[in-house]
Amino acid sequence: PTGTILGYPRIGANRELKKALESFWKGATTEADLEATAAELRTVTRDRLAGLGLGATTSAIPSNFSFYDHMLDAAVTFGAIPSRFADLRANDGTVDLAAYSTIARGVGDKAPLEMTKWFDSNYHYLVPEIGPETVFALSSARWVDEFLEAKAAGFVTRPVITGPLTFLYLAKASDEAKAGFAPISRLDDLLPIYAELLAAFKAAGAEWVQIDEPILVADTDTDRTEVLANAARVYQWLGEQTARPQLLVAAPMGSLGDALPVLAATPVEAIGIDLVRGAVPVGVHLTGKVIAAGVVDGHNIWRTDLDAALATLKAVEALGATVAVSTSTSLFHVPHTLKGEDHLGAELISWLAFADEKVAEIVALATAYTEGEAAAADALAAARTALASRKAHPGTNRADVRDALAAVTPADLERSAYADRVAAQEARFHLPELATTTIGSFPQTPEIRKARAAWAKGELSDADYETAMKAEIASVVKLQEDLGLDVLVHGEAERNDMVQYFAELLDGFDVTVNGWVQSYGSRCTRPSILWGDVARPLPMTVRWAQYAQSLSDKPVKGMLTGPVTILAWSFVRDDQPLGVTANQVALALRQEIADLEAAGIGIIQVDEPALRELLPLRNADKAAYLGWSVNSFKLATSGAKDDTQVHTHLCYSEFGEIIDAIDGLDADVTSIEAARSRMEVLPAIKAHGYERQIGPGVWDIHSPRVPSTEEITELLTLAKDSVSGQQLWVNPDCGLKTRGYAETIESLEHLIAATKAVR
Ligand code: THG
Ligand code: ZN
Repeated sequence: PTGTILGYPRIGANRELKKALESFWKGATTEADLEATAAELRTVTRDRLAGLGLGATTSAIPSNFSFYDHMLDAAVTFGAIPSRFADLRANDGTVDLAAYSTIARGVGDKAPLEMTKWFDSNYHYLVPEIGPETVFALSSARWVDEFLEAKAAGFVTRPVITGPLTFLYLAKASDEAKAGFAPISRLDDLLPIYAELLAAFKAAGAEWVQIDEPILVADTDTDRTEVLANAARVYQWLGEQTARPQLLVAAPMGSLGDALPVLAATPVEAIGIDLVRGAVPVGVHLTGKVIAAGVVDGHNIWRTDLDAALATLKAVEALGATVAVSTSTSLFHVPHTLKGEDHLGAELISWLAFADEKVAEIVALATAYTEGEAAAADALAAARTALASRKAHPGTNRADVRDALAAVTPADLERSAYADRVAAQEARFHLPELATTTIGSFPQTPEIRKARAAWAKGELSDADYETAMKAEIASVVKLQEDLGLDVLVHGEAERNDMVQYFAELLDGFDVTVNGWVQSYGSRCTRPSILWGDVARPLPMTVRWAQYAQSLSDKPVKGMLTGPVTILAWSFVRDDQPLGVTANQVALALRQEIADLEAAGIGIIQVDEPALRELLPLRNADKAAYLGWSVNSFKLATSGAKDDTQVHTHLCYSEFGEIIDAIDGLDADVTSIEAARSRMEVLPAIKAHGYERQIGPGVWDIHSPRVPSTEEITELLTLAKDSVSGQQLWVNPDCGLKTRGYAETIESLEHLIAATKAVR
């Protein structure tokens, strides 16, 4: 094909798949209903892609449907089901959709597959579990059936599957595996199954298959030489199979670098390269290969500079390759369509391209590339106009914001010595040893959601909304006082989401009404659009914090989301370095912190749960990232007075690579996730010489289970082996917004009782 995409969103333009899955899980619909909705979704998708101009019979349209996750699909297809779920399999080894869902979501005391971030995107995949006991066998016909379904409808699609290297390097060792077992050691056992699958695709009539190998753009724990040797071996061997379609090996998410010549030396017919994250390769001979040149950004929502993309296509052609125009990644990272987002305004809309608009860009580029620019003159002109409008828009280049940032000096990034701060904070707050607190949010009840939604729709007046939120805050404060917590929160009833709440109040952002992107399984987020220079027209959180503080003599924390997390969970402008954008957000937060201080708030938490998520995939890029991200946090927080206690919260427990960065944040108190790992990170934190305060979570809030007082006592006792009583805080793992009130109250009672026992 001359124009293609590496994949299309699976969730449905109106989240049809989400709704069908959740209704199936509730038991409101049957497996057959779910199958029917999915088939309809695939039909609509194929028809839409063909309608937008991808060739229906040229393998340009990918078949990349998944009910929940593509890594789970690979595990199920290859028979790699953990032994605790073995009884869910039918006699022929297949799993039905109920069993498939159980592996994804767990049941009783059988934990689901672990969920982890897909590279540096906001998608989460399920981690396959592989051991010496795993028996690989072709165990699902779904992929081939999806191709046949399309064929019956008159399409020749290109099936998309996860490659063996990505599948095994991202897998973890099963429970049965001995220490040190590496799933990649099973590569030779898995390859014949891929060969069998390729033969089945060939027999079904597939002309091309896409094999995704994003692992090739990332540094792994394994030595790169070994990864490259495996890549050479796998694609030489698969290429030598005679019963197979043509192979497109796609490497989205970054630059292939030294893996490109390795793949180019194998018999695979086509290689997909990411030319948004990576540059046009130099010194590689690609004669005889098709290069799916990923010039349209699959990972962000900006309209493509078509002139620049055409120049890139010609540079790839100059390497001897046959060029196919493509996206840099699958489009499942972006929303379906800009249709229905008219509230964004014609100008901003003209700067954007969601999935459908990106498909149109691909078609225009392919036309211009093969037939000459005149054949796509309108599209090229529209792109030029939009780009010029974006560049010239006053909101993307505000003198006030630029001047404020230019006036920042290195001293603005530093607070006083920690010892001085601690002394001032002790004198102000007189907190006990093992101070107790929560992370910020309290349960978001249906009533709260209803009030927020009614207010957003204009059905609830500002005054009534204010009254409803204040009543909720008062009840949350009273509950915390009754429980005996030391540092209170206001509960965040007014926040729809910890990023969108701020995006709606800051200049430089807009939010969509239907721009849903799959986060994991049936769950989606609606990332905000950070398109311009960021500024804070008005205080954002002060009146809620001030009201909560007025109800209690105990300190109430002010709650903010940090600059890195605001960037990580939004679609961010691509016309300046991320560090500059982060610093603009940081300055707005710095003003907010000053206003909170002036309103009498003495403890301020700036959450950075996404700090680790944006960590670059290649080791060489990590130091620069940690440099700007840590600096933006310090710019946000270092204006705080000595007797203001700055907290931060990070939603994970693996700190290996970033422990220096966490130390570098210079927060007075850092809360982390630690319950599930039983305080595992604390000895490392102690060995690192970490001297400030830390709150390792003692209640795993991801499950409805209520931890007992004894359990929490045990965890706190463990923590005290590494951290002194003055340093140690007692808190849950994360916010409580997804929990119910009954389990929240009981768990917090146990948390307080355990703290008293250990004190
Ligand atoms: N906010 C934003 N982005 C995020 C998270 C967040 N990205 C990473 C992480 N948290 C993702 N985790 C989740 C958890 C729950 C849901 C989505 C992502 C979820 N979504 C609802 C759904 O799909 O039903 C939609 C909620 C709504 O109606 O707004 O449950 O916290 N920005
Ligand atoms: Zn958290």
